[in-house]
Amino acid sequence: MSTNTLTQPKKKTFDVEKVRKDFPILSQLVRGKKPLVYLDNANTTQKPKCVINTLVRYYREYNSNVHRASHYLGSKADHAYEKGRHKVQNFLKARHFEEIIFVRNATEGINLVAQTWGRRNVDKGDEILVSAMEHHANIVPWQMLCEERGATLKVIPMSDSGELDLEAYEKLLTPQTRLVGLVHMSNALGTVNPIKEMIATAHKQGIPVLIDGAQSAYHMSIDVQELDCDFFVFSGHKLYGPTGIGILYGKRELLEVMPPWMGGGDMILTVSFDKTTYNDLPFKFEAGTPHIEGVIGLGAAIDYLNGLGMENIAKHEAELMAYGTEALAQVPDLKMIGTAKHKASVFSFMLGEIHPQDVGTILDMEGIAVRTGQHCAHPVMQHFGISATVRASLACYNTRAEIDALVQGLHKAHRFMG
Ligand code: 7TS
Repeated sequence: MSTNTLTQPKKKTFDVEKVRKDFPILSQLVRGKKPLVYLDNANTTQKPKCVINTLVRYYREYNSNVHRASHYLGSKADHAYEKGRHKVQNFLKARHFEEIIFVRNATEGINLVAQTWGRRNVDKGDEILVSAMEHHANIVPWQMLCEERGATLKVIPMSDSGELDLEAYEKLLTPQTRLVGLVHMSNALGTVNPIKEMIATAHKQGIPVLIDGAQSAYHMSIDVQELDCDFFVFSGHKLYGPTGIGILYGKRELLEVMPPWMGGGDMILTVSFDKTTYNDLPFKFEAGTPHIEGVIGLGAAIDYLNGLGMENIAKHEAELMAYGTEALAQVPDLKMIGTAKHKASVFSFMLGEIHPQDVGTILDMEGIAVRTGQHCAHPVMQHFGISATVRASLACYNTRAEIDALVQGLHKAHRFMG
């Protein structure tokens, strides 16, 4: 054997059965009968043992407040908490650790930008541009801002396959446009938008771009420097981490000049009744006791994903997507909503005239968890002239056998109700 072979780095392999063993919740029988088939991942993902154990260890061994307790437990908690920030920084490939702001979820991240950056930079007659496939979290905060400031919300149209009209996008960028808010991957359609190109187009006119990465961050690797986005948000609970923790990434030069949002402890340097001076980044935006175990647990989730490799996850899910797209096409009367060329990990569909909620109930009887409804994307439903869809969404632990179970469940629903 040559020494060269010995020094070759070991290539990571992806073994889905091994991955499944990391998720205790997956091995249960639904109502004691049917194996759980969890296909509601766009809603929230399940948690690996390492995340659960990290949360338990925090409470058993070093629970303490952060940035203020100068004792043994406090310094342990401080260390683990700030290590979590560095893990997020590396995960997003951000240049500076202070560009990572802890918030509750993606929704809060967008609201923070709308309420701070927005109030400073948006005035009467200005425009905010979002796309036709946004989640409500990237519509309503901008609508609220526009109403307050006398600005207008404009919308990039999409085609019936669920792809954004890039020509229309260019035309909608005007000297009045103050910010573009774009979903990276649609939760209702699965479309993956060409955000890198779209960001570059906006930047040609000096317009900043906020990316809603709630759906993309757990399916593909993200590089905020390469994308050159100005803001990027995601939620920990979709990234195999705990609920209640989310991330706002912002370019340092933008965050530095933004006023704080919430006032209170930790976000200040000095306070008197005459004047308060604010803390440096990132603490300026983190008032009050933060979600300490959320940050530490999210760090454990990021370690876990790095161990699997985001490229391996993306490849595994792409294979499942191809398999599922073909298998679902065989189900009579199934109409896929969202057929974009670049699409990931979401099957959103109608089954003939059967109400999506009825389909969901029948699938649930088979132990299959999907989401039915409007997926917090009313404008998407309005575009397609429908009231709801059935949505099956994938994560790293899903298998072909689970897609087969979904297909069988849909055949059953079609026989019962069709
Ligand atoms: N943006 C997108 C694209 C989303 O899919 C979601 C949540 C959010 C923002 C908001 O995330 P949160 O963690 O702040 O609530 N989407 C979904 C979904 O598709 N099903 O349940 C929640």
